[in-house]
Amino acid sequence: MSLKEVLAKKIEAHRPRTTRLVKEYGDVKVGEVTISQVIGGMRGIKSLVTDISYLDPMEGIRFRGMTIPETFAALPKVPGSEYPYVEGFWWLLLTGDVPTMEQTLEVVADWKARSQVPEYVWDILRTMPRDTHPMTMFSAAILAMQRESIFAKNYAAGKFNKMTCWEDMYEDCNNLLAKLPTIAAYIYRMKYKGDTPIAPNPELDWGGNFAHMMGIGKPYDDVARMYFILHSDHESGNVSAHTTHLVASALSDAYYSLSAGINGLAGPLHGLANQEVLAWTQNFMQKLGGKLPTKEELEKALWDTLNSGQVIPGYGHAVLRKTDPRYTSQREFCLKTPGLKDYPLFQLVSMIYEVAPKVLMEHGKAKNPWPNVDAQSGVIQWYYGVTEYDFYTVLFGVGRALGVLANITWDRALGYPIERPKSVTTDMLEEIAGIKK
Ligand code: CMX
Repeated sequence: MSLKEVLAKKIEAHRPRTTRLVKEYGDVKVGEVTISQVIGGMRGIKSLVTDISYLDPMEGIRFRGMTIPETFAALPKVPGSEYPYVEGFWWLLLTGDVPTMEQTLEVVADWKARSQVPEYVWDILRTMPRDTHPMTMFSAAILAMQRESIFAKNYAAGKFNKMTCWEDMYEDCNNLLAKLPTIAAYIYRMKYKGDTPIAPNPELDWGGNFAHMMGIGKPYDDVARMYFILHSDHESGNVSAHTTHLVASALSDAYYSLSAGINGLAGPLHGLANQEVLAWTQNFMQKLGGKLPTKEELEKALWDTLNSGQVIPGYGHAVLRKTDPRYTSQREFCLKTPGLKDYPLFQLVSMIYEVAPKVLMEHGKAKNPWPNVDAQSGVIQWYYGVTEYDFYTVLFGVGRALGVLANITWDRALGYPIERPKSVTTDMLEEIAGIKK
């Protein structure tokens, strides 16, 4: 059976569970909402459902029930590589099953067939001022392709059917995903490498092809596979996932929805933090004339950042309450890679890991003083020559697309309605609090 056929069976089996919960148990309470949650960004309110991934505050992310090491171990690997095919990971995210090598290769072939980027995308990118942020270019390219949406075409033609519309979403999501590495690498080579885009190699898998189009040799292909899988999904409440879901809930197609999610990822409190981590560490090392700091110097620099009212980028998390396993996974990659292990920037990042949690605990504000994914990812990119750190969030975006697009495919399959939370006024909150009649 093809991925689409397997997915159709999974959807058919899942639908009665959702229907039953709504019809028979719809009034059962899931939790209560406090005033600080209403004012405080809805932190911790259980109001979204997804089966693609789950984020435990202490354990970190599980993709379809599997930890990061379990995921890497279970999925079919690219021959000669240590990391799995991203295409197999897509199968896992959509179906919850670990695919066989044959099934994985079927997705590899399918994405190749869908990978041709329309010429007008290059025209649009080339018309934009070259100093436009690469995330703006990436989002614009995705949005520009909205005219390709099969979902939107069929909807406009009056062919919308609630039971089968997920199939159009599935097609749009696969069409989009197949093109993202080419678009991202094109932006990189156009903007930073003297306008020298590299054509895709039809022999390569999705991650391997990205490394090829970036113009970076082995093991950057494995870095790409690892990076995209690690950044894919972090359950539904984060800004990029929630935005994509919210926009899709209006029956906007995958292009509108992903572009919106990418715009959310571009914020400094979300995906842009990995750029900020590198900017912070580089500035700091430059001030020290390229030397590694002492722990005292580092501690002072962290306090200076906090005392100037800024956050320590790459530290803290809205849900996690321990070191992000995505940080640990990338740290392990550094530790096992000769050259990277002794790389001064990695040593500084490791020193920050020793010092920053203590400083943040003393500072007493951040609920989580431990590093998140962004604290570690930039150093690997830098080591392999991707030193243009405003590009890092685009890399995050390519990976994040896997998770959010799997989610909106299921959103359509399960017929989740348009999102519409209720708002209240400050007067009303004061009344609820009993401080105003
Ligand atoms: N440095 C300094 N202060 C921090 C901090 C940090 N790294 N993390 C949190 N705080 C502060 C908050 O700004 C907040 O201060 P105020 O009360 O003055 O507003 C206070 O601690 C409480 O915040 P929190 O409940 O611990 O954290 P939030 O859920 O509000 O925010 C996050 C989470 C990630 C935005 C925040 O920790 C942060 O800004 N971190 C730095 C940026 C970063 O690394 N972002 C990437 C997150 C990963 C991803 O993209 O998914």
